[in-house]
Amino acid sequence: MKNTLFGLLLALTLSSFQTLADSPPVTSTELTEPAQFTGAWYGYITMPNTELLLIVTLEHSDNHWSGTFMLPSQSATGTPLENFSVSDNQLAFSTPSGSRFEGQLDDNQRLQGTFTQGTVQRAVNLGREVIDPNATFTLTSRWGNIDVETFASGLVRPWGLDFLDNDRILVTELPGRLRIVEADGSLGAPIAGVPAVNQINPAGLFDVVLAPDFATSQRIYLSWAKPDAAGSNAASTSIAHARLADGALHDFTEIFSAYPKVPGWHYGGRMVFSADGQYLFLGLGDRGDQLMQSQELGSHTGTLIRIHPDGSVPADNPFIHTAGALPEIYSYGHRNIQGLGIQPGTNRLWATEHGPQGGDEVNTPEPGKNYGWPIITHGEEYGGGEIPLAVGFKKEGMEQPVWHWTPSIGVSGMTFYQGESFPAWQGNILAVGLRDRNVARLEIDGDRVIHQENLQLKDRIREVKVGPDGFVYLLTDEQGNGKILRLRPAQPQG
Ligand SMILES: [Ca+2]
Repeated sequence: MKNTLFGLLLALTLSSFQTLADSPPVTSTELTEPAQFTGAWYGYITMPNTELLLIVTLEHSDNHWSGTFMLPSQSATGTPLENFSVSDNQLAFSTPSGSRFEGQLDDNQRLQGTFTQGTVQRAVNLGREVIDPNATFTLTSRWGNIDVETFASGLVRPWGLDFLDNDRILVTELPGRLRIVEADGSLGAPIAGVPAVNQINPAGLFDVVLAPDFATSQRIYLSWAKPDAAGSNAASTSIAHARLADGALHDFTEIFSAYPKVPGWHYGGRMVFSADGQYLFLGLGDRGDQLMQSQELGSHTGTLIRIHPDGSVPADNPFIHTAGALPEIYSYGHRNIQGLGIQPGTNRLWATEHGPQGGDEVNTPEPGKNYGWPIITHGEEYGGGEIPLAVGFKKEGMEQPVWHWTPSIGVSGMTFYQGESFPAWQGNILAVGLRDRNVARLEIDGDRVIHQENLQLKDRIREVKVGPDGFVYLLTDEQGNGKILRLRPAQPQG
């Protein structure tokens, strides 16, 4: 059932890219007031795990109807509607992919009806009010209601963030910009000195983290998809540090560049410092079509790397004395690490890893260990079927994930909650989903996940961090209106 409904969503999305076939003749009676249906209509379409904002725009001219619908988070332009059937208070139309809306005007001038694709039907309730996509909304949770505020908006695919101080945030945008977001949520101008990025597949500027000694050094670390040469499709994930002063980067110094540079995708890109600040971890990916490279120690593909803040290799890295192995590798057999967090108390590293279809993982990477990709996985190929190289869920010498999501939530960033705003969440993992548009709150006992709570949002969520104020900050993965959302305990109704 869930797959079918997801299919509906997919069809809605994919239909945005279909060309409009010749529309069959419009059936339309003579209307006394065609104006009652013209203009824009707004509403949410309710899906099992989420609600999506739907905007339908209808026009009437020469006794013909035309229109578009759009999902603002996924498409900047609307998809043409066709097959209109209109009477005095009834309206029906189809999408190019065959979904059909049938509804009527109610006494409050709301367009109420059903949206049908195949055997799936969902209620749709469209009103005239403009829905503000940045409006605060409240979600319920086990520990009370949470206000979801838009702290900042207008970003393009924000990917990573860190807190400059109690008021300001440094945020990356995937196309290759770094900005300071002020305390009031306003966006600063792009910071000069950011390197050129490979934007294919999609890649670009990934993470930003402050150096542990930022207060004195003003040093920040960036990870990005570094092209092999100008105009080349080949690239790899790289790290540089630079000094941030006067709105620009100075003393830009590359300290790591993954080997080899190839075309492809799954760059990883997430960074975190160890609790003592002596080590910098970077999660990498399998580069999409280089799967078996995740099992090879002669490339950085599909590994987690550990270096010192100056880029030098720690003397106790696990493969430093292994012939043919790259010395920066800390663990391997990873598909695409997207989140890294240091557990308060234990100072242990945890990682979220984007799976295939199913098999999103949480791991606790340990030195020298093999996390199995692509030999073992709990997932399957996109579209179904076994991973060609996989032997199943388990194999001797390969680590099991601490937790996995099957089906996938489309896991991206993660962090551990520490703060005073949500006292019941101390030490919990907050892991975010692109596909499921959620925050998964995981309660931990030792190295086991003992409870999960789903906090349902409306946007694809790329990254999560806890602010100095104890509120939870999220980045939404949107092209047109990428946001920094802020979760805080709901204010009592006045
Ligand atoms: Ca694994």
